[in-house]
Amino acid sequence: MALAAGLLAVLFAISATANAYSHECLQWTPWINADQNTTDGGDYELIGFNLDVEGSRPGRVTRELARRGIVCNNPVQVQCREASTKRHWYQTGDASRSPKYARCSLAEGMRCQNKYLSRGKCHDYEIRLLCWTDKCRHLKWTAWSDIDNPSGHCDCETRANTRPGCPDGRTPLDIDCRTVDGQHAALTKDFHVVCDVNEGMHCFNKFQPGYVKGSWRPLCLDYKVRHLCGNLYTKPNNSAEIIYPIQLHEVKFNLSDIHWKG
Ligand SMILES: [Ca+2]
Ligand SMILES: [Ca+2]
Repeated sequence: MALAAGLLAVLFAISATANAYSHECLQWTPWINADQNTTDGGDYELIGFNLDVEGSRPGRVTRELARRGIVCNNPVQVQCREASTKRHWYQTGDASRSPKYARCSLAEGMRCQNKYLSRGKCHDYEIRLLCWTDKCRHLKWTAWSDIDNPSGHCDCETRANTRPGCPDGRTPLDIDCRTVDGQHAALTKDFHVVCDVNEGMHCFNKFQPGYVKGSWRPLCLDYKVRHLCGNLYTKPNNSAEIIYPIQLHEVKFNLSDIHWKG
């Protein structure tokens, strides 16, 4: 159990020093500045899929990460800073009137809206995400799963279809959604695509341009998914116990609650 105890100590250190994350299964992305002008009403460094402000498309940071081949659809943490001076986002003054006008959040990334600022223009921000990675011996990607086809209402590679997401029945730490020929879901032309560790992936034909009610014509592309899960074959020393990965909801909301199943 010495190994498990050591890892636990590292994780407690993570919770204590928010700016000094280090864990072999976690990795920061490069700094991303996907929006350099404010002519669209502000500075939007957005993450996630199916966002209203992006016209029901993925966030521009999620798209830029996909262009770089980086999968991070369930970040553990985000950091935002002013691009030129590298000041923390909350030191620029944009958020001084109200956090809702300029904020950096794990839910949607960095959002700053010009219209609420007395100077009339947001600073230029950049963002990076802390992501789970398989560059460690505790986590690995499952095989690709393609259960559904878009010929009905949707291509629904959802948790209901693919459950359990992980072989041990636990919630995956991340999900990778691509078309069957390998294109990142964030980079297709489909609208209202969802790629989420809890929901899975879905794309509904009715939300696509050219949809005709009653038609069964598939308009969504055909997608496949894989999940980042605990490596069930990693064993501490000679013990028969199995190390399970850190659980998603515990990491996000209470690092001190992390437990290991033996
Ligand atoms: Ca920016
Ligand atoms: Ca499919």
